[in-house]
Amino acid sequence: MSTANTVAAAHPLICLPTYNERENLEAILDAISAAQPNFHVLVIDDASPDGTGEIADTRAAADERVHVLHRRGKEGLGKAYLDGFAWALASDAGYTHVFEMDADFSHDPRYLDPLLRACTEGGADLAIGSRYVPGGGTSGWPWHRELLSRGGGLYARTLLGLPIRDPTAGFLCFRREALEGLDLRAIETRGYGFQIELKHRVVRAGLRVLEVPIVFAERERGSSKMTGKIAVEAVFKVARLRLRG
Ligand SMILES: Nc1nc2c(ncn2[C@@H]2O[C@H](COP(=O)(O)OP(=O)(O)O)[C@@H](O)[C@H]2O)c(=O)[nH]1
Ligand SMILES: [Mg+2]
Repeated sequence: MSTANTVAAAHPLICLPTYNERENLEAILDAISAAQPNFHVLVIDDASPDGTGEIADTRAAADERVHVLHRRGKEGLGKAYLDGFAWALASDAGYTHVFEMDADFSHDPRYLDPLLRACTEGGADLAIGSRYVPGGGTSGWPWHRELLSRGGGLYARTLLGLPIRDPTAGFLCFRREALEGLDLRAIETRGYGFQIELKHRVVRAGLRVLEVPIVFAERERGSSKMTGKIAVEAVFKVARLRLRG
């Protein structure tokens, strides 16, 4: 299997989870294709009531780079990504890199290139689009979202000893072999705490992590699926991961 040490040899797949993103999906697929014409995208839709899944099907029928994974219902971001990763690794296409990315334009497609390069040229197993390294940041976020993000990151970093500035980040690029080496089935967290548990496992597996600065922009269309329940789950899961050592 190719180790894809160059950008030219890379065959990346973007996992793009969606729940009620009909106002964003077509535009983000266009923006991704404009930025990276060779990348494939897997839309992972949790039976969105607003018809996002049908929009994805229409796009997939017209574009061989677009794929759709329909899930039966909303089970949280973590479960959606785990299904997406399994799909990516089982595919005959032989994807060399697997991305995580939001569908709401918070993650600008212009960062796809530096994230991929951190893996192909920088030697990273996992490249993280990071808000909290020099050059990174957030734009348009209310103070309480920033507080939640920074506080959550600090909590996870301290409790788990993660050498990562932005442990809750969700714009990632994995080298295929790194993803294959993780015991993904053991991951329990359903909501956004998933991002923390995933990085915890990456660090414990001794993989190489690089943080690439990104400016995270608040969504302009549609609404956030972040809830208090999701935040509380993350707090407890991180504590449990710590207790298990
Ligand atoms: N498939 C799936 N996608 C989800 C779920 N929850 C959130 N998403 C998607 O994950 C991405 C990030 O979610 P968002 O609500 O924007 O979170 P925020 O940016 O933290 O406010 C978006 O593309 C959402 O549509 C879920 O339960 N299932
Ligand atoms: Mg968002």
